[in-house]
Amino acid sequence: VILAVILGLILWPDSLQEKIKKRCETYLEKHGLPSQNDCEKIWDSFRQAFVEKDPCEVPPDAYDSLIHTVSQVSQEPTCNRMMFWSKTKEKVHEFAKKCSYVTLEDFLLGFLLDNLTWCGKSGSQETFTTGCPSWSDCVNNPVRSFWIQASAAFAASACGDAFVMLDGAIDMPYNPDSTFASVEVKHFNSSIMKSLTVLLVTKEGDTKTCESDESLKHLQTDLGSNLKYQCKVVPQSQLQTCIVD
Ligand code: ZNA
Repeated sequence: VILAVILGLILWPDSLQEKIKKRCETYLEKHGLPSQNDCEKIWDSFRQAFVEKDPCEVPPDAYDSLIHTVSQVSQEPTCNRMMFWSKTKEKVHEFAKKCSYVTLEDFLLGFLLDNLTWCGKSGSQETFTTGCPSWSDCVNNPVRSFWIQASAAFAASACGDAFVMLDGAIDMPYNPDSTFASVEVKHFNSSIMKSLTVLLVTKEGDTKTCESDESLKHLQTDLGSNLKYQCKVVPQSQLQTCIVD
C-alpha cells in the first residue's frame, strides 16, 4: 500500500503544475524561446509565493520573485500596442488578437495564470485548485495578490501610446475599486509612456459620449498632466474592424 501511494504521488501529476508547465512551454515555443529549464524555474518561483502559507496571508509582493524570473525569460514590452481593460475581458482579448494589441494575458506572466485559481495551506507542501478563497473573501488571497502585482508590473512597463478598453454600458466605466484604476493607472511611468487612449465600448444606438461620462473625468485627473488623455467611443459592432479613429 505504501509503495502504491508513493508510486501514485510520483506518477499522478500535480494538475496545477502540469497545466502551468504546459502553458509555459507552449508560450515559449510559440515565441521562439523554447527552454524546459526556464519553465521549471518559473514553476518553482510561482510555487514559493503561496505554498505552505495560509491562503489569506499571501501579499502581492510574494510574487516579486516570480515576476523577476519571468522577466528574465520573456520578451520586451511592445510599445504603442499595449492594452489595458476593465469589465471587458471577453471583448478585449478578441479585439486585441485581431488588431495586434497586447494585453497582460498575451505576455507570459498573464498567459500562465489566466482563468486559474490556486492556493496553498499552512503546514502543507501541496497546491490546491479548489477550496481556495475567492476574490473578495480576504484581501491577501493568492489569486488576487498575483493579479495586483502582475498588473502593477505590466503597467509600469507600458511605453509610448497605450490603450484601455472600458465598458460604456455600465455606470462607472472607470471604477476606483477596479485593478485598472487602483493599481495600473498608479503605476504608469510618464518617462516612458506618452498617452492613454480610452476605447469606450457602447451598445448599438447608445448616445453615450466620452464627455458625458462622469467617471472618465476622474481618470483624466488620475493621469495627471504628464500623460496625454484621449477617448473614443467604439460601438460594439465596430470591434469587428480595427479602425478606432
Ligand atoms: N486576467 C485576469 O484575470 C486579470 C487581469 C485579473 C485582474 C487584473 N487583471 C489586469 S488589471 C488586466 O491587465 C486588466 O488591465 C485589468 C483588469 O482588472 P480590473 O480593472 O479589476 O477589471 P475587472 O473586469 O473588474 O476584473 C478583471 C478580472 O479580475 C475579472 O475577470 C476576475 O477574474 C477578477 N476580478 C476582479 N474583481 C473581482 C474579480 N473576481 C471576482 N470578484 C471580484 N470582485
